[in-house]
Amino acid sequence: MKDFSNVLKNFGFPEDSTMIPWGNGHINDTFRVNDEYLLQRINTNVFKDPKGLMNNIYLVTDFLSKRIVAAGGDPKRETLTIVKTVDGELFFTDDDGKAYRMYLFIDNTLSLDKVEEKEDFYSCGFGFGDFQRQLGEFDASLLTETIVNFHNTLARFETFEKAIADNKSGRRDLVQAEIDFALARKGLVEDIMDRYSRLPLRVTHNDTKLNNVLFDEKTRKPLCVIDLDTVMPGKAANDFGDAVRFGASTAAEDETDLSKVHFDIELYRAFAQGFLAGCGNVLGEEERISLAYGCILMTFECGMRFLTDHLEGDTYFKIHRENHNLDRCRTQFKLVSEMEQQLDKMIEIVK
Ligand code: ADP
Ligand code: GN1
Ligand code: MG
Repeated sequence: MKDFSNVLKNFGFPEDSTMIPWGNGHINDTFRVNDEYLLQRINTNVFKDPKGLMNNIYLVTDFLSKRIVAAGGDPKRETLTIVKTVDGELFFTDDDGKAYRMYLFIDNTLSLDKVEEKEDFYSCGFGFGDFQRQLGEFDASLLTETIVNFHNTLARFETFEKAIADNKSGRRDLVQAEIDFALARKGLVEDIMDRYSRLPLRVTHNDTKLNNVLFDEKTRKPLCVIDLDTVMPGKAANDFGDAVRFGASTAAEDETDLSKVHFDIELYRAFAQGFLAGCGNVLGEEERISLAYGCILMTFECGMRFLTDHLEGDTYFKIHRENHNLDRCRTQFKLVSEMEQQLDKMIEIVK
């Protein structure tokens, strides 16, 4: 393992601190330090402006923390708390140009990689819906766009088409079926984005995976929304859809046996109930209908992003085996097919 002593020193930690690799995120490198802290090496290949990024997180957590205190809650457990460097900075950059940040570790919590009980997914929906409601009063103009066009699926489409043309990995001929599946859906993406253009911009999380909300271990209630790197103005349907993409699948995101991968509409229903309750039922009918479309859009987009990375030679998402991004792409496309067949029912549920 890399020598982190200089990093630790800059956060005021002794050299012999314990460091345990932590979590299953695809982007940052995460370590639990001395049980009570969490160190992250920010992925600056993905987040080019760590200063703007950390300023966003500071503003958002400061805003949430004040509201939590006013409501009589515990801000050290209900939102992320940044631990500053010894120089009072929000992050530390080492001699190699790598950026590190420290948070308080939120203990006695569960970070789920798979829905264990249907109620968990209701709770996940409530947590993300409530997060969006809380940020309803946050001034979005203060936020830097940490990844431009993050959920602009048409822009993602262009990147995908370039990756096909460039074929940097040399894998193009091996994934023609997946490429065809994606190309056939350009019109669908255009239609959904057109529908989106009539809907309000809100401050959204943009990366609403189940493991990005911590549950209280005892009560199994949603305690804290984490992974705030992509909090930016966005559409409610993207937060809804991205969570359903991950949590309403009967299998893991990287399952290789596709016969195990299904879209579970009852999990979708549970999430919808939680999300709408968490939002405070502020969404109008058009926006509620868009939630169903958001599931197809986000699942498709994510599958296309995995395929793009596979074609580009695995430079974005962390992989742990050969063809990992391709396996991930295949589960997403299977889910898209099943959602397409159940769209009417999905709309009926959110209506
Ligand atoms: P990534 O962007 O790589 O997904 P995350 O910020 O989501 O990184 O962190 C990875 C994992 O680490 C989370 O899914 C969660 O399990 C755990 N984690 C992150 N922040 C905290 C925290 N403050 N307290 C406890 N666990 C955390
Ligand atoms: C990444 O950071 P993590 O693992 O929570 C990615 C999401 C993808 C997701 C797919 C900043 O989320 O957009 O949907 O992987 N985050 C970023 O699992 O690109
Ligand atoms: Mg994460």
